[in-house]
Amino acid sequence: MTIETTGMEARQIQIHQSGLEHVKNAHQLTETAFNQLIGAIQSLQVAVPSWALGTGGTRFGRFPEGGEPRNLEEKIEDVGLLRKLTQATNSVSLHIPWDIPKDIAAIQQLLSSQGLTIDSVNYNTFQDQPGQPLSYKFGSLCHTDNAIRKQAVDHNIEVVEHGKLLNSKVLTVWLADGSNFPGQHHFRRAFSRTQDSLRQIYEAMPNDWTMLIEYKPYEPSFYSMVIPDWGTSFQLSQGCGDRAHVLVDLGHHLPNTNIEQIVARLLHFGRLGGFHFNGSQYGDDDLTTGAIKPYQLFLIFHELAMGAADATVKNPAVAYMIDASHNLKDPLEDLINSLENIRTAYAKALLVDVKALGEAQQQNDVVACEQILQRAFLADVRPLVAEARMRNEGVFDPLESFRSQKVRAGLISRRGKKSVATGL
Ligand code: LRH
Ligand code: MN
Repeated sequence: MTIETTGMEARQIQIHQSGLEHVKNAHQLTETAFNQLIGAIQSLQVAVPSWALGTGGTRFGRFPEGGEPRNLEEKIEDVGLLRKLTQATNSVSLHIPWDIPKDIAAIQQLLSSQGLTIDSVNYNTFQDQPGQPLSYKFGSLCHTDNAIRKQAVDHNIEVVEHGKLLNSKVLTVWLADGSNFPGQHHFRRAFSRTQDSLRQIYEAMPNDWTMLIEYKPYEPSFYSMVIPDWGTSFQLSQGCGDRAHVLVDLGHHLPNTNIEQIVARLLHFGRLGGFHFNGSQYGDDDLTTGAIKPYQLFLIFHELAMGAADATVKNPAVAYMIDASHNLKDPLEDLINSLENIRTAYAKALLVDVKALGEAQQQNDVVACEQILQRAFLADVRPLVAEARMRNEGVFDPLESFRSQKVRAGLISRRGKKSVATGL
């Protein structure tokens, strides 16, 4: 589907230019600092999950709007469309077996024609597949039965093999393993079995691959999860090796958790591997990133920006991915919102006067500390994000372009009203 990416009306150009001038003046940005900031925003590329291109729904209901991608090829096309509009994504995360590539050469060709690569591969032992010999009902990598642990380890190694064929170098490990009732699990033995299984997978990975270990406090287990928090994920990473790190899914925290402090800790320990960005009010709601807690997202990027600018921080490159599901919004509009909100939070974080903040912290001038942060957070950085996008041949307003060019109607006419995407 061809997307029109040029053509800003004169009025829009004038508003955009004055918006840029305002940010430059308000934050005394030299031309060099301004161009560095635009460059930094352009470098922030966020992977889109292959499992979030359809209407997920909840256990209570699902309200698809049609035109959903019916296979991996159409999913890659949809992410390619997002790249053309936003210039904020250049890779796709795959979930196996939902997205097993059939014709590798064709997929490679399609990916490069869309300017995309495969980011991470995700395995799935939270469902039993048709014909699967042994069930994961009572767990997978932590299971008491060695044969089931072996089946799960073998599945992970198979997922790595799929990833190698598509030049991925990242295995994301999320374990649904846990218990629903006190006494069901021996917590220490379940941890040890999981550590042992992860070590086997880590050793089977090529030595230029990275393992990202994702934690989650509950769901689908509702009394305990084997990997409930960053500390457990951190310990398991250390137990595997230097190329295993912690993945922070924003929705995987109990209410009122200070996620930005967890990010600072993991940066400090050099084990922050990546993010699954999404928004949530209560649990793992998988809503639009930054839609519910934009200040928290800003504070997370503030920690990332400070960490990146601090030579004492020895942390690997951080992987940025979205992990969301869509119930009420058009999946592609929701992803455009998330990509926009993520770059907006980063741009605001880059406006923080870190030197002044450091001095105010040294003086314990609490009010000044807060004022310095809020001055950046309250800045209107939309012109900066738009400028970064358009300098990469993206459009002025991706959402407006998506709607004015009737993209969803086009997808429905090609794929039908009833097409259903695999995923959540
Ligand atoms: C678990 C999770 C994990 C994915 C799944 C789709 O809640 O965040 O990252 O495997 O969602
Ligand atoms: Mn996730």
